[in-house]
Amino acid sequence: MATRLEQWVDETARLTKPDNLVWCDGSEAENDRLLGAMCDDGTLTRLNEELNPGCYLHRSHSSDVARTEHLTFICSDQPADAGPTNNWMAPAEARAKVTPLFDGAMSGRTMFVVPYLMGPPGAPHSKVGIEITDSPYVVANMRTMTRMGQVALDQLGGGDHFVPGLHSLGDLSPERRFILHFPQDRLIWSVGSGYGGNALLGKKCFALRIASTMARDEGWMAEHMLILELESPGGQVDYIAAAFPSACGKTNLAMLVSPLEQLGYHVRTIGDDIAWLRVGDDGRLWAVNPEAGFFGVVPGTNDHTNPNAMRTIQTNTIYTNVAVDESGVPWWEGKSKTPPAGLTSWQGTPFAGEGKAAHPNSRFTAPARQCPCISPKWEDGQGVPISAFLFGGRRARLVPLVAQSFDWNHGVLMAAMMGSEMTAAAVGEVGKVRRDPMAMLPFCGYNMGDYFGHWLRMGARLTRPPLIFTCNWFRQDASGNFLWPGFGENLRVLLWMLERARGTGAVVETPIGFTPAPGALNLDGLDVGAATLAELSRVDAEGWRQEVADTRAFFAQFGDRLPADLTAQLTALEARLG
Ligand code: OXD
Ligand code: MN
Repeated sequence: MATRLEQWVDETARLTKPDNLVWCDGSEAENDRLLGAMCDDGTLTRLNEELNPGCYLHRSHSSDVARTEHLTFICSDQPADAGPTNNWMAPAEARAKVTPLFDGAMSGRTMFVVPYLMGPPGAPHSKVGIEITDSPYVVANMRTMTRMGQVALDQLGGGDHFVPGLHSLGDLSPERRFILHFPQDRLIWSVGSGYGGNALLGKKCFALRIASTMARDEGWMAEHMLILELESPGGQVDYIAAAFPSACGKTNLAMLVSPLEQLGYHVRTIGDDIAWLRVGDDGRLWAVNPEAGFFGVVPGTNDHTNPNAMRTIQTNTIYTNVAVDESGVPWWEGKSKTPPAGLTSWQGTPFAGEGKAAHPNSRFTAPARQCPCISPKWEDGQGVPISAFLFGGRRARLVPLVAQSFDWNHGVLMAAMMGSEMTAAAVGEVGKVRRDPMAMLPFCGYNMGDYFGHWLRMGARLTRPPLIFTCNWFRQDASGNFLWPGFGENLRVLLWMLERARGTGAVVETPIGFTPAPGALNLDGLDVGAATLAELSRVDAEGWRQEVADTRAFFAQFGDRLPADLTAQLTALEARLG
């Protein structure tokens, strides 16, 4: 009898009517064949073979360059199960609307069946996904971002436990583009886009939206978090998981170069985007990076901001929508001060110096194992124990450099209040803040009110919970200058957090949490004066009262799905602010 997988592949082929069907094994030979064919038909261009061996450029359709949140839906039975922060469509309506878009969509194309694994091979909590796609570019990216091919079929072992994801480029029209999640069926449908987060279904669709619903049902957590390892002099190793909205420097923080290397402080990377976390027998929370690669924003990456990323993306990398110079070397804004002569823009036209040469959301897809600072533990199936959570956003004002919550539930409030300025604020102006609880606003697969409740319940199960901190690397003075140097120097903040986790680290108690006492941050060799530091940690009670009011308005949309404990935390914060 046919397995569930065989039946689904069969059914899908009957609907989408491809010319050919290929089961991907993930081998080198298969990859070479696909890359070769894509170079032949213009989907990819080979980059400079000496300077960037194994690197390719893909130019996407100009209307298909980013995740499209307004076309992303949670198709749960009841709208309340998707919640007010997600788009909702009834499952039957979604199927009726989108099935015709898949009908015959693959005729003239090859249908690829892509088995993949989220999590390390053989690990007990790794999960199998199967993506059916008509895009060879998606296949090549999935091979880097996941453990793809036979290794996933081996883990499946002929069983039925996999998350099916059907993807077709369709006609790439935003009018006929839908990214659909069916949480009850653990099913993903995506049509009309070839862009990363819309089309590489293992990432945002499975590892966050579908996985967050699985995690709620099964008692674990799927979070939009980087994981980093910090070794202190004497060899003690700690792990920190951190959540930031998209484009707030997560990859930079995950690959941070320690300015205190000489003193024995080393930083290594476990993951840069997603963490799956479980309660261990020891009452701690253990984290795994389910991905195998990095799908990072290219502009702004350079030898100063992220030398480890620069080395990671020098070889075997797919670049999407960057510019390229005459010798086939990729270029993007921020790589060097001025663009090289003879540049071709991301749209394939000569770059005349107007606008951007690389698309602001141009991306690299690179294997994690190429990262010079990847931790030896990055593929440990048991995960790594988390000492601290860090939640950050981009805020010109108000939010201090770092603050520790009084306890877990207060930390959940701090994380739920998180916001970030959507675009860089003009000098002296406060940017518009988008509330983005736990950096999960676009990625939570169910009602966020219930998600906050899940966080509170998880805390109650942890006898040794991670401490919870918020941070803000982006605070500015009255003239719009950044007060904190950021990048590698963020290590100073991480070290104080670890001191707190060990029961040391001097603090000042403020209404919003504990901030570092004067002198508590190690600023050796840094030019940050006492006045600047005081401004970085200043808590402006009036501004925070406004923040509480904004949060109350944001929370109101969750109605009775908002946990009473969270409301109580907000009321207590308001009382402390006086
Ligand atoms: C990403 C994102 O691509 O968060 O990781 O948008
Ligand atoms: Mn992300």
